[in-house]
Amino acid sequence: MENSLKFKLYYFDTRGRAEPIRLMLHYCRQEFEDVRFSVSDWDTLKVSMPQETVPILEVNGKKLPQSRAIMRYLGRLFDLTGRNHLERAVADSIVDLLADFYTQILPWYSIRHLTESDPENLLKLKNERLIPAVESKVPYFVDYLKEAKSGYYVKSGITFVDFLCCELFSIVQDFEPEVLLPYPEITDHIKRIYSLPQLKEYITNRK
Ligand SMILES: N[C@@H](CCC(=O)N[C@@H](CS)C(=O)NCC(=O)O)C(=O)O
Repeated sequence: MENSLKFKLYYFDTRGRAEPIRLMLHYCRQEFEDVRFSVSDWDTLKVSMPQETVPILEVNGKKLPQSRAIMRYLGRLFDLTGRNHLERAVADSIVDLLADFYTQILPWYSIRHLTESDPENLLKLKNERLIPAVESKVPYFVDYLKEAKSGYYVKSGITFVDFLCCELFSIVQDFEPEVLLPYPEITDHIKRIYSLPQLKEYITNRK
């Protein structure tokens, strides 16, 4: 592995797309500067970010955009991408499935996380977007966990995919716990990740 890498993560002061990156850096016991800013600071900061989005992981002064590319980079760096080309392809296909799932639930999520949202519209989006997405996609994630038999999404053990899946499903679970009740494999996986000794202190103290 490359020595003495200096990591700086830029994101809003929330979990969002940065959280799997934070989890992975903590899991790998990497020190990093967790730069969190307010929405009002974003206009000024935006122009200094490649692709003008966050999260950005700065590595020795080089700014990397795109959360999934950042996760893959860290996966390669810390040997958390799967054991061979085929397993890495399976891992990538799970990440793509997760992206499809996220696209499906986004209309629901984009208003669900607001402090004030119209309850009628929220219920409509829950029924029309969240529940169909869960029912059509989550069984595939369950199949991957069952097939891997490692407690993680691929056979050889933990990869960057586990942090991505855990964080997104935990958001669903926090907002609508009953929706994931028929899928104990998924909720057990979330518990497994959050119970990793390397993450204990961070999870206990995070917002
Ligand atoms: N595909 C990108 C999406 C990045 C993205 O949309 N980030 C949002 C925050 S979650 C953002 O930068 N919003 C501010 C803006 O677009 O001006 C990724 O996964 O990093």
